[in-house]
Amino acid sequence: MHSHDSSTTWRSNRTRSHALQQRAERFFPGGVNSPVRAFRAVGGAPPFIDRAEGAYLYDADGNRYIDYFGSWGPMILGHAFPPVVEAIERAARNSASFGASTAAEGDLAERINACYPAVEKMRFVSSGTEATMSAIRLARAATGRNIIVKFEGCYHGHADGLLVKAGSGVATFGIPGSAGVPEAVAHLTLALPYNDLSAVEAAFAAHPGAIAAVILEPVVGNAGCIPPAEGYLARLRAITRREGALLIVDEVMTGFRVALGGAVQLYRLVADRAPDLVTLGKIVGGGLPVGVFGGKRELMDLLAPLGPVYQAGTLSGNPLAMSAGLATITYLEENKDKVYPHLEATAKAAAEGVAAEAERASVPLTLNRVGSMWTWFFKPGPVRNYGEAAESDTAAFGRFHRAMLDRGVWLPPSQFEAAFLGFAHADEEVQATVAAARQAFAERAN
Ligand code: KE4
Repeated sequence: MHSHDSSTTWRSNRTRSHALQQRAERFFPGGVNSPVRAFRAVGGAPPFIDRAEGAYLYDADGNRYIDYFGSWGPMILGHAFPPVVEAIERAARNSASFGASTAAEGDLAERINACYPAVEKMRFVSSGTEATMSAIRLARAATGRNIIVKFEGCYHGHADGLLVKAGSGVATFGIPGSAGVPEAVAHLTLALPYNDLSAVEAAFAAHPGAIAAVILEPVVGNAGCIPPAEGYLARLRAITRREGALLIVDEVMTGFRVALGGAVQLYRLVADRAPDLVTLGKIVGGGLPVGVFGGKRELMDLLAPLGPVYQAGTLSGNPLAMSAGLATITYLEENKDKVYPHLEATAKAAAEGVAAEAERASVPLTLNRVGSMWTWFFKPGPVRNYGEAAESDTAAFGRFHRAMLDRGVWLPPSQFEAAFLGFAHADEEVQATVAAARQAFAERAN
């Protein structure tokens, strides 16, 4: 097993990973069960992970990496965090699933409601995709309207109506963002530029009384990290309220990440600024499959079996997933005054340390960061929307990703993803990361 030595450049041996990739490609398109894992955006072959602990991943060839994607958000307490592991082990001994009600669902719901008072009632599902898809169906039923507004660069899972990109004009209907999405479905979605309220006003003016909801990432993670402009979220809430459209805040990534109460807490989306519906995922399941949609009780009571909106799921509220989520959220609540300052300080040091090495190497780089989620865009700033993010030099990012991976630092394999770190990352990992970046930029210069 490689010890982590960033003082020398080592090209890790990945023969076992290569063999596993060969086998995987026989069964899975691209050898993966989710596209971003294939490393197509950065080149190189993805190492296969054997196990992980704390801030570290260990691959099938015994190489060790500092983990900066953390299962795309969930692993905020670090890998194999003992209270979470023990909770899952305990639950597993009582059988993995019942398909009937358990106390564990209410236990986790109490914790979610404590962190998100706006979530008066909720329903568990098994992924973020199910959460946003269900929230949109609820919004359409509640308003009797069909059009949905989303924003370029925001990703809300792969439900048909959300795989839509901007049409020709700002207020014209969307076009399919994927093969297999019917035009008729795409035509019910408008994709607008993020951080641009005039585009939102234009959309409502063009479709008066027809927009059911606006859905957004309150801090974009899926274009790379893009924070909301000052006042943007509050103004968006005011416009939707004036127009009788619901505001759905998709906190699948930001929930419990940017603050214990997510972006709703961080940007004080409370009282008359409160969203109508919130979706959660990732951290709320502690690494097991959990999605949540919830909000005002009069909206949620439209759901079957009480109301006319159908929604269901075999493994919704799965007892193992509930136990992992409960152990995670409980630990975050009980230790928030230690955890969040540590995440902020460590992420600041790592993100700014690497940005300083880029500056020293005269590599154009713009850092956007909110707490322990951030992105190094390989371009001069600013990056305030997807259009500006898309100007990034993705080839340069790909070279950087490969150089860092070879030095034992595993960054998210795409310029348009957010990096994350967890409670187990500390100064040692920051120093190793900054040293690896210094070498990676020097390698490029030579
Ligand atoms: P899932 O269906 O992948 O659980 O959640 C969809 C989703 C919804 N909303 C937001 C804000 C999200 O970030 C996501 C999923 N995020 C991606 C990472 N960018 C998941 C990684 C992947 O697709 O493999």
